[in-house]
Amino acid sequence: MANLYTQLQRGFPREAGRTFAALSDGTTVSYAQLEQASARYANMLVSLGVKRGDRVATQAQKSMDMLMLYLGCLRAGAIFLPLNPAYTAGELEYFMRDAQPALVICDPARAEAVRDLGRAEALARVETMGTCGEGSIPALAAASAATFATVDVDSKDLAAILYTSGTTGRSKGAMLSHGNLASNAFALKEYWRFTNEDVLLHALPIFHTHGLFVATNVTLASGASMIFQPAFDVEKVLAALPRATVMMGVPTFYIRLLKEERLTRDLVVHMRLFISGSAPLSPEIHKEFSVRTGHAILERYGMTETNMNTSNPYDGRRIAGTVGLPLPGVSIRIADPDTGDILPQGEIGVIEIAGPNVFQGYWRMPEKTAAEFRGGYFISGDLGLIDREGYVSIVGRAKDLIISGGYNIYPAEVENALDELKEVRESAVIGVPHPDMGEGIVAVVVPTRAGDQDDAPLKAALVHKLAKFKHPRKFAFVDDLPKNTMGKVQKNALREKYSAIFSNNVLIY
Ligand code: MCA
Ligand code: AMP
Repeated sequence: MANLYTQLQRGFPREAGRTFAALSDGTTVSYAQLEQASARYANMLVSLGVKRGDRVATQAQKSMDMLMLYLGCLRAGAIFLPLNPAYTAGELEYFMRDAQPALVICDPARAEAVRDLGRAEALARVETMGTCGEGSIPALAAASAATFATVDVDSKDLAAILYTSGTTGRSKGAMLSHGNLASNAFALKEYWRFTNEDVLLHALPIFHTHGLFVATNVTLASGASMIFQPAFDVEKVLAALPRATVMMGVPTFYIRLLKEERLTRDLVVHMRLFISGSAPLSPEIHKEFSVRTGHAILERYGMTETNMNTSNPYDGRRIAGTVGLPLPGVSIRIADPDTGDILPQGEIGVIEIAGPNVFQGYWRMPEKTAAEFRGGYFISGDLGLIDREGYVSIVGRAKDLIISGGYNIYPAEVENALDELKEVRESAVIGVPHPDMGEGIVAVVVPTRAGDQDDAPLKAALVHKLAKFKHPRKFAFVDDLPKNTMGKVQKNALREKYSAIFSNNVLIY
């Protein structure tokens, strides 16, 4: 059986009463309850007319119901399509039009707006789901039968579509199959030595690969349990650490934990593993964490399109500043970004990836998909090298991308939004070092009216256009943007010029 749920189910503990998740309200969800709830969700989807291959889009806050919806989609053969709750109505409209979901599930507070959008876009159904069991979807699921025969699928059938932005500013839906997700879940379970004794501290969002697939699928594949927190809150994480054995996080989690004196060797002495990914973990933070706690954070590297590609070893040397070795079954090569020639070991080029983890292409974008593959390898857009021992290091990006607190922001999208404003003649958006988020967003703006320095109207206009995490935190007004002879903005010069804009100023938000 290729269905991801069926494959994960083989790892569920024999004693069905064992805990799958401990929730913030003090209640727990057992594996038996998970089996029943996911069946109820699958039945509910079928009763709403959702068929195999239909997209189920959800824009709601993190909750256990959301995880059950994900599992219900897997069991019913529907395609789970989670969206960041921070997206604005305009951003949502694009995803709806592109994905054409059969069912859209949103927070009760946004139901009205999404229904309006649904009518305009001739969407099928709009239903609601809150964080504490409220909304129409949990009610419909509760009234559905608690058994469901998980549908059989082909390993290439889609389990999920996750949108990822592009260098042109247009988002692309990465199509991930049951086979893609299963191969990665089991590879990581083995590589990181997960067992059903593990307790994962889960404070990541679940609309992205990291929190949804890496954290959740690995836990399920191992029959392990998780402490399921709604978001990263340093107090709550410190309080839960003594009950956990593993934590996964973006570098900002570790930066924030290190600010707390209560993070001591004693607090985490029982922990088995700390894992970091989604953005570069600085060697300084790696070292500081190791000195403070005695734990060498294990850094790994992945992408929405590929799941996880490399990982530092569990037993061997975890080398700070590297993302480790290719995972079993994953092939990595380094190519010349322009010619595509494969480069000799040790040289810097674009990282290319092949393996069972690599996605099925971009939703309804065959040309874009074809352009991002070379000889069966996916072109990551990350620049890196492989050292003599096989460790991969990421040294830069061939793509114009900012990663802030683990979220990707494509400057082109922000520049397009700014350039539409009457106050802006042109703009360049860059990422520069930020002490908390890794990179912070800076907009360098040439105003329409010479000498204008007012960022207020720009900030106000962006509120309706872009999710908050994409907003520039600093605006710089200039007469001209530095350009090369081809008229292309020299972003390196701008990054250099504004490199210290966030230093000594942590309280910028
Ligand atoms: C929140 N804000 C942000 C971010 N998060 N701004 C920039 N970058 C962010 N990452 C905004 C909010 O809208 C709010 O704006 C203000 O910042 C709140 O700040 P703060 O309270 O500090 O934020 P927070 O709520 O504590 O969140 C920071 C966070 C969170 C904990 C780092 O962003 C987070 O959980 N990031 C994880 C992202 C993740 O899972 N990435 C994995 C992608 P205002 O105050 O103006 O309203 S998957 C991936 O990348 C690949 C596959 C991989 O390898 O894993
Ligand atoms: P996303 O599009 O959200 O899947 O983000 C994928 C990108 O995150 C990759 O192409 C890398 O640029 C970056 N990334 C993920 N993990 C790491 C890491 N450990 N170190 C550096 N960059 C990373």
